[in-house]
Amino acid sequence: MIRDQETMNVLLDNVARFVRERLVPNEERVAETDEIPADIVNDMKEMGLFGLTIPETYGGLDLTMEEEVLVMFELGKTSPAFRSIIGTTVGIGSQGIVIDGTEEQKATWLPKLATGEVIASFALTEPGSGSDAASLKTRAERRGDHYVVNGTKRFITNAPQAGMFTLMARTNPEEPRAGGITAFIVDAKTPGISFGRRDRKMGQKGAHTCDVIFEDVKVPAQNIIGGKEGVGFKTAMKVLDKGRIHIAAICVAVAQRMLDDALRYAMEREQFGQAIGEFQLVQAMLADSQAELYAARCMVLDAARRRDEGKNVSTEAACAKLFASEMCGRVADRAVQIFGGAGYMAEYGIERFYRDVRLFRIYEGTSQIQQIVIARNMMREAGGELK
Ligand code: COS
Repeated sequence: MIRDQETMNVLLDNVARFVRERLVPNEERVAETDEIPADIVNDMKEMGLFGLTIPETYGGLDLTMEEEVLVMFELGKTSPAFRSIIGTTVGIGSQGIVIDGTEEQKATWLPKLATGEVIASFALTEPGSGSDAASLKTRAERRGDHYVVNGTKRFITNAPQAGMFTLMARTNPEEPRAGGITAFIVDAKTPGISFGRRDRKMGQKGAHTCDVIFEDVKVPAQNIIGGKEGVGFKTAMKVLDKGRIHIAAICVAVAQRMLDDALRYAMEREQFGQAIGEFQLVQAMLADSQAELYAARCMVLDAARRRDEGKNVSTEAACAKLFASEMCGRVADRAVQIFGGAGYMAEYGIERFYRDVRLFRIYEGTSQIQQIVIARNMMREAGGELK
């Protein structure tokens, strides 16, 4: 749903210009230094990018899902690390509070998240619990008016910069699966929280992940998201349903960028006396990429619109994430192929995207997890109708 087309067009133009003029020229620098320059982060704050999805009452832009994916179609046309610095705050780090938080929790945290004063981070994954998120072991033990948290979270995006965590921990050890999990808001400055060293990754330099270690961390009971024990896994899954549409939109955007670069190269680069784009085998790679990109874009928009209509989009979000991330990998591979030898060389940039986009098929649920979600939902729905 687009609330006001004119306002939307202004926002999209601003983001597109920001990407073209500020982010693209800094891609190499970010890859070399593994840091997003502070002045760029400040520009993002001023543009309101940290508050895209926060309700207006709390200082954000309150974008609908359709509006959000349209913005991501633009913001994603550059190194994914730029999106990542705002990604956990507009996405998985904050949405637990937006979707299930109490009024008091919203009033305390959302205004600071909307301005970018506080970076939010989502702490679900653990050393022993990745795809099987419901098996997590981090323990939150009730002691009077607070909980004591012990455990380790792994590969946590933006943890080194985070001011708060949406933390999933087990409050009921008798219940070893989803029902024993509770979601908390944890101030990153709370004593007992420490960080592992920054992970060395295949790509996405400038986006930082690390372990977060909780040792006897005292978290007030009032920080339980929504105030209810045992429903934290459901909060996490609702957050991920939305996050998966967001990531699928980023896949579309990065694929578009790679395809634009590959098309330009194919029209400029000459071999055998003509532009390589004149060769039908190169055209096939361009055309397949364009067709798949179009399909992914349609899926993302459809899933976003359905979510705006208040529908359950667990299946559509998983379909969009599965297809768009796999599509993005194929487009990256073809783009490198079209660039030929230059595609393998760092100075042409395309090999960096090839490494960057590999993560899309893994985080916020691997492709195999998306397949499981889709197939299970299909069987559940079919079973319901048959009964
Ligand atoms: N929205 C709301 N509730 C949901 C939900 C959703 N999208 N998906 C599941 N739930 C609920 C279920 O209804 C169930 O509740 P009830 O017991 O009351 O029926 C509960 O959550 C447990 O669900 P389920 O039994 O399906 O859990 P499983 O452990 O079998 O598997 C998967 C869940 C595999 C789908 C989940 O663990 C998953 O998504 N894993 C990937 C994790 C991930 O994306 N990690 C990335 C880290 S963040 S970058």
